[in-house]
Amino acid sequence: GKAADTSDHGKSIKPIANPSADDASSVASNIKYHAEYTPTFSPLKFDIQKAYAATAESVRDNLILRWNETYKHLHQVNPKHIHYLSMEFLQGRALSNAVGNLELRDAYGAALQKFGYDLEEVYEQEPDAALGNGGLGRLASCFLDSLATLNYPAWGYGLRYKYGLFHQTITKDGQGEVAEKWLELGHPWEVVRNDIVYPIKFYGKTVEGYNGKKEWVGGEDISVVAYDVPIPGYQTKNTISLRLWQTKASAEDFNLDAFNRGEHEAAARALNNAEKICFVLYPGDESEEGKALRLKQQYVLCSASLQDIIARFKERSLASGGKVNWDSFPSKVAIQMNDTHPTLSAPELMRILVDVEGLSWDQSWQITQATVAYTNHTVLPEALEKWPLDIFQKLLPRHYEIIERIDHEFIEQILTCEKFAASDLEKRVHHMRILHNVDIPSDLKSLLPSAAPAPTPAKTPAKKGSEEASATAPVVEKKVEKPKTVRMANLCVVAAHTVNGVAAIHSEIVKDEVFNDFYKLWPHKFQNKTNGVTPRRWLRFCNPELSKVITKWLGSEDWVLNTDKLAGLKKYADDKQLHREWFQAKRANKIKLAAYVKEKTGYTISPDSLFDIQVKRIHEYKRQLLNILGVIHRYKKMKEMSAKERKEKFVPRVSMFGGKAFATYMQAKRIVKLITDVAATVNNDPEIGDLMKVIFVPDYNVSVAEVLIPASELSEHISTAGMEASGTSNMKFCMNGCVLIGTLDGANVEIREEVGEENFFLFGARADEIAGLREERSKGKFKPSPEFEAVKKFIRSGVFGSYDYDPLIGSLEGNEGFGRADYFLVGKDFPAYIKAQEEVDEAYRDMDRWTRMSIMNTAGSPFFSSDRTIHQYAQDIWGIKPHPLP
Ligand code: GPQ
Repeated sequence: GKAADTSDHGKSIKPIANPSADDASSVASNIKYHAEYTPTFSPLKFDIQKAYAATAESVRDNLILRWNETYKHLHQVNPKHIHYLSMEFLQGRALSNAVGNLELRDAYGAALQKFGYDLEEVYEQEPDAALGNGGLGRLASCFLDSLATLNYPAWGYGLRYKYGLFHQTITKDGQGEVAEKWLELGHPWEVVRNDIVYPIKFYGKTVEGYNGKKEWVGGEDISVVAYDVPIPGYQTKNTISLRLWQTKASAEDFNLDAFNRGEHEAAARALNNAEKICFVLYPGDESEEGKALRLKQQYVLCSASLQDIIARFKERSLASGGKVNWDSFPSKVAIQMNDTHPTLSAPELMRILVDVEGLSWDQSWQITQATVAYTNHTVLPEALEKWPLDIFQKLLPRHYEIIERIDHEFIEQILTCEKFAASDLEKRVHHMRILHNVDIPSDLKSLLPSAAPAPTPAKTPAKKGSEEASATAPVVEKKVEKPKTVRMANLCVVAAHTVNGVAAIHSEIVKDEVFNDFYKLWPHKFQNKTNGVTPRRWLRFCNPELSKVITKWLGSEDWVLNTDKLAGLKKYADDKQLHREWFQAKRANKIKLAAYVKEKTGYTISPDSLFDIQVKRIHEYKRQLLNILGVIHRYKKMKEMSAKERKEKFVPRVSMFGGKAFATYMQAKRIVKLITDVAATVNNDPEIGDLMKVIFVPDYNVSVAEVLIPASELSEHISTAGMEASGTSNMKFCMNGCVLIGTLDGANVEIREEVGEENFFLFGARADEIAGLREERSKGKFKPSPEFEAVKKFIRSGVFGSYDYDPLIGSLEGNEGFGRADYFLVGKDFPAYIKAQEEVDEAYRDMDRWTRMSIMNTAGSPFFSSDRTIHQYAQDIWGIKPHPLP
């Protein structure tokens, strides 16, 4: 960092509302003021870290003015608010986003110049706020950006994890994980609200008072405190809050006597117990996370948020009418549960209404159902949360009772529902009820169709399609205890007024498969809300080069707020001048990425190559393995050709990968290892040169995505059809003029419709064929192509090193011990994938054709703005209206 003089901080120390570049001097004094008067670093030096901190504090001043005004305005008008509850928010960097949304780039750029600093370099000092794993968490953050921008009354609610998603290291041994200390140098973007503190209880028991009211007593008591993060809108003063809860112990919980006796650890036990709840974000991306601590985290989020929401509802009711009308609660409060992680919101709302506020069960249940809605983000059965009943009951005894009653009433509803045939009623109850493998309550047994003649079980003939039908074994077998669990997804669907999927095809699968029984019972509950991404962060700010071209050709920058305008590019899709500018913008981004790759991996890549990128969490269903096998196939073909032949057949290409593997997901880690091994061989092969490079970009996160996406030309979204709920990076790539290669899965289906099928490389089996193909495969009827067999053999021959790839390759073959035989159908789709990649080469050779495809992708992307998604949620699910500041 360069040194700069801060000795004279000038007169103006107040934030300047909407400063322009002309105000560079006043902005500079404001930055200096913060360097001196809100110090988080020592005096004398003004290095770049300190410049970042002071700049962030200065921008925050601007935000706080708007933030407080927004709060005041919404408090007075008291409209209905959406409360978006999520265990994950993948915010990324805040400074660049705030400067962008407030349109302060010129003012802050010029001010920092005065100290000899470049704004971009200052931006890069900020660590990502990585309080999420992947798509689900980033979606929540895009939603907040759109909610603020569109002036909707909204709160985000989450947890303030001390350590965010781990950093990924890549070594010869593959992926390593390192703790992510995002708060270590201080976080200027949060404000602790020391007055917003709530008690949280765990364990204990319930007691019944003389009035019949239940009370939850004893157990462990901790508290939470609110940390608020401002969320600025774009071209609006509206600034909403992301409220993150931090657990803490009360002062009395520090045992001074014990400490004085020298029992230091015992003295701090209660303190640690409380604080450790917020230590880590569970890296549980679509995997089962069986830790009791995770359940505690979920309860903290739900209880704190509900207490907060109810306190505000009461306060505002009293201020406006003098009386709390509980029936109006759903007309003031909407709660969205981001997946099943915040399901406890429903029983927690019930507990507060019934036990604390003294409402009747029925009234409380009506209010709860009218308030909460649930978004499903996956069809993978292992990701639908189930809690062991004993753990749940011990930790949350009162909630267990509440769920028991909800379950009881729901079973009764199923048993008396005319929509279901009597013949399989019992199976349906078993399948749909919330408590799993728990006896049907005795008072409901008379409602079972089998109850009427009451024959002894031994003599009952097995009913077709029922559980018993398959139970040919003797009574002894039946006694094997199945694990009793609480099924959170079932509770969500029962409690919520609306259940939505995140892409058209996914929402159909939700109705037809995942929750089909529920769909038959309540068809009106089910909706689709195709995901979206914010065009501010994901086009305007991350890709200024292309944005400039777009603005020039559309004649205005209003596409940033109204993405529909992007469709206006279509009419210039063949304009040679636009082609030149479009190509130059992409090239500038590719040069930047090449420098980044060099810095992070040491490999040199040429910006003249086709940049082919697949970035997302490493998961078998996302099929990074298919991609790398395709790369290996290509390499092998090249090696078999003469130099001349291979130049003719292939266009130079860089295949880039990025993404983190869940720390204990071995198969995913082997995929990372294979990619890096292939890279080491191919990149050092003098015969191949620039014709092919393979790059694994380490530690993929939001900020890395902001460098990769604008530079990408081909973008891979190649999951087994039916398995990717939506995908959202596909939308970001599309916006940035990348052509997609993909299967008919998730939002790919809609992207292809919007951009036109001639601008999308489609391949592979369709969702409705998958079950049949797996069946065929398991019967040994599938014959893999010779190319596929050859690629596996090539890896096994040791070309890429001596690492034991048998467990990975074996999974494609169904070897004994390696689980489900090519469950993700890599072998089945391989030939079609190779063919699609050959079409890519052909298209890329014709730069006019390729540039046209690229333009058509940006022009076809308007639908995938999260502004559109949020308007739809607001209308169809939440019932909220925009309230811009006057
Ligand atoms: N998703 Cl269930 C996650 O990122 N984490 C999860 O735990 C679950 C889903 C993703 C999903 O895989 C993508 O297809 C979606 O685009 C994304 O959620 C947002 O809906």
